[in-house]
Amino acid sequence: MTTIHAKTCHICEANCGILVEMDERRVVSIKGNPDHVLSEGYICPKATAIPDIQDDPDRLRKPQKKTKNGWQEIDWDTAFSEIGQRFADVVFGPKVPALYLGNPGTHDYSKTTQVRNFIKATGVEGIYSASTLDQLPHMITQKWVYGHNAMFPVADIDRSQYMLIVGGNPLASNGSLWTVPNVRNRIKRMQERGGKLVVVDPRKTETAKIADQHHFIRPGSDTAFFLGLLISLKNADLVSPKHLSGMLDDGWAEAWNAIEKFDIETLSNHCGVSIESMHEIALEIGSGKPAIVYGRMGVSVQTFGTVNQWLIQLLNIATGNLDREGGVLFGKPAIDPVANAGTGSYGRYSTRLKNSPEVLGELPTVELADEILTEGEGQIGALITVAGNPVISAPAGQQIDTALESLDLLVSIDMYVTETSRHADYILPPCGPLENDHYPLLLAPMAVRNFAAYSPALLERAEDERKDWEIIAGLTAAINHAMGKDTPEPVHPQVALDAMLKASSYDLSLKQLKESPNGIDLGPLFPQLPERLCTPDKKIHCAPEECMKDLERFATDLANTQIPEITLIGRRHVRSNNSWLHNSRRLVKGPDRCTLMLHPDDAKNYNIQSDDMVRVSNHIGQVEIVAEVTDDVMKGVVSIPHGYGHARKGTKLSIAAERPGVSINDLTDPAEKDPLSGNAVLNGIPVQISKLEIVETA
Ligand SMILES: Nc1nc2c(c(=O)[nH]1)N[C@H]1C(S)=C(S)[C@@H](COP(=O)(O)OP(=O)(O)OC[C@H]3O[C@@H](n4cnc5c(=O)[nH]c(N)nc54)[C@H](O)[C@@H]3O)O[C@H]1N2
Ligand SMILES: Nc1nc2c(c(=O)[nH]1)N[C@H]1C(S)=C(S)[C@@H](COP(=O)(O)OP(=O)(O)OC[C@H]3O[C@@H](n4cnc5c(=O)[nH]c(N)nc54)[C@H](O)[C@@H]3O)O[C@H]1N2
Ligand code: SF4
Ligand SMILES: [Mo]
Repeated sequence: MTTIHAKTCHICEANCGILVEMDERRVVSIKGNPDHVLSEGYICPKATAIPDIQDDPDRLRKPQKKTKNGWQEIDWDTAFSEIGQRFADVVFGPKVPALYLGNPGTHDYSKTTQVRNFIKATGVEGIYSASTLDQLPHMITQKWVYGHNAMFPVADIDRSQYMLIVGGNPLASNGSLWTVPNVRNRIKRMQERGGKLVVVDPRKTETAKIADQHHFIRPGSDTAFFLGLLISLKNADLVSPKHLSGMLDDGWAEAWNAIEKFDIETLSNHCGVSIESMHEIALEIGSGKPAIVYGRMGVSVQTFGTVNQWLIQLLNIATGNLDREGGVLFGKPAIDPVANAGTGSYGRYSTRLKNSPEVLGELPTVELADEILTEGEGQIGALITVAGNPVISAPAGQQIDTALESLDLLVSIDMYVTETSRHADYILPPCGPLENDHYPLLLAPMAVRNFAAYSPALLERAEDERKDWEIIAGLTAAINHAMGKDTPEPVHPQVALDAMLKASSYDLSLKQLKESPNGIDLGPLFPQLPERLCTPDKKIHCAPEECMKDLERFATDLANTQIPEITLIGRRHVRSNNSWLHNSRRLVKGPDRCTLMLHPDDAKNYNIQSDDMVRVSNHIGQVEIVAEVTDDVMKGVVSIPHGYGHARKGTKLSIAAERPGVSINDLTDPAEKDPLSGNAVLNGIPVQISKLEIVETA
């Protein structure tokens, strides 16, 4: 007899409702839940890999300690007390501890409920995390413009008539900082209503292929494009903030003064998008119909990432599409970070070596390796990584390898021996995904509709296994104990969740959510300004000082840019997720996905054909990779997907190791960053390419 259980897929931001058919502890099937309030029955192939993680023989079940004779399994109490003691030894010595928080943590509400006490126990000042490889430009812009880092403007695609996507590929990523399951159908429905999708991307992506228009853009040059759009709006006399007019501060005029100094022809030459195309897009977004400008990873992971996100706000404001149905709107989730959490800090302290400001409590991950390797007061001696794999995810992975190996103490909370955790002294593995419950605490605020959904664990964890939150709570207590401090009794995540739900303006409870396995729809997004603004004067701050200054840096850059012959960008695939889903046989089957895409003209110039081996190199490193010649990438641009490079010695990911691929981050440069947010630069990397002559040996 099998049973069917409703659950939420935890893998990406889309939060799809799934139906899991179980035979005792065995998963028989995973299907989309047609009754789920948000995902409408949609799932992607990754959901079907949940049992592969659950049952993966490579998944660690017990704490691991590194010894001279290899990994040794130890019990939890021993692990916690040894780590607590060794952590305290570092803190009482000349070096300092640090944390690295990876991406999957943002999908686990229960862990989030324990993190504050954990950070307090460790005493770390700044946190290194995946956010500074990804999304800090959004969050710091939101703080500066709207007064709160969590005020994410959400694209209201279900009621829109035009969407411009710049540097995002939701058909592969399923949406980012935008919880939008079933995005392909939502786009299709917009097109059926007569709406249009336009994509601006150096690659003709899966999303570009279903768009009404696609424009190539030179990697790293989007600031020029956004400025060009603003100028085109002005030239066409289409700047009309409408209902927003009374909410704009004096910065509005200041920003325009600065913008109008740019010459549209220079901007167009810089980014490669023609003046006519910019004009055409401006006419559409300024036409008065509900329209969205959305820019994601591709425009954030640039040296002008924060300026780009700021200019996107100005575009949505200038066309009256901010806080408008069918434009971009702020969510009103059941558990509201804007009401519950601080607005976010900036520059309270800075990094030791490069003096980079703390941004929302985070420090640039691009500086982590240097902070570990460079001697002197404040050198990092102990690191705890929580659900992260910086060796593969962060620039110059090979330097991070060296840095991690040199630490006095490395602890990794991870279920695998990964490229990162192989360097650890201790690996603390969480239980399997079906043993966790789920609530979209950090993601519901970015959803296309306001909703709440709770799903319980489907399986009991074994007696000798631990959930992530229990590991964090255990480490918190052990570190406090070793440092002679008391630990507050951890609040059970479900108790914390229930309290937050009860405090919400929707008057919900965990019990109610438990009785609603398909989730509860809390209605469409709706206009909330000016009430929701968190700026002290309740105005939209249109010209943040830092952004205005950085626009001057852009002007200098524009005058001096030398365009490299070949630049490298990344890509995502719907069957992969960052570095950690390559150990599922059913996901990795099919053609090799870790290829170097290059344009036919470049292939011809370098005498390269599809399936040739190519060396890609620069001053950071080199990789050897098989070529895939395609006019899907722009001339002068090559693409390698990120998340691969599983051939590093000592990892234990047996399926991933069969086709390890190479890591794009062996070529990205930690010296490059967005100085405002500290965010990494992950695309537009200058590289050289050459065909590898294979010498046959006897
Ligand atoms: N060049 C380039 N680099 C990139 C990107 C890019 O586009 N190009 N993308 C960037 C982005 S957007 C991000 S978010 C970062 C991601 O950076 P990271 O978060 O550092 O990397 P992930 O690959 O997501 O690693 C997640 C780790 O967590 C483990 N894990 C998975 N689930 C769980 C869990 O439930 N509990 C625990 N304890 N561990 C778990 C996995 O085994 C894996 O080792 O990478 C960035 N790096
Ligand atoms: N299947 C899958 N889904 C995922 C992930 C995954 O690894 N796999 N990762 C998750 C995570 S952590 C995140 S943050 C999101 C990311 O979600 P998205 O931002 O939608 O993801 P990407 O596919 O990286 O899209 C970035 C796009 O920017 C383009 N690009 C590169 N350089 C430039 C540039 O200079 N200018 C412009 N305009 N475009 C550029 C790339 O070609 C790419 O199409 O996806 C999430 N979902
Ligand atoms: S899009 Fe795929 S991975 Fe993301 S939540 Fe839905 S089923 Fe899971
Ligand atoms: Mo990300």
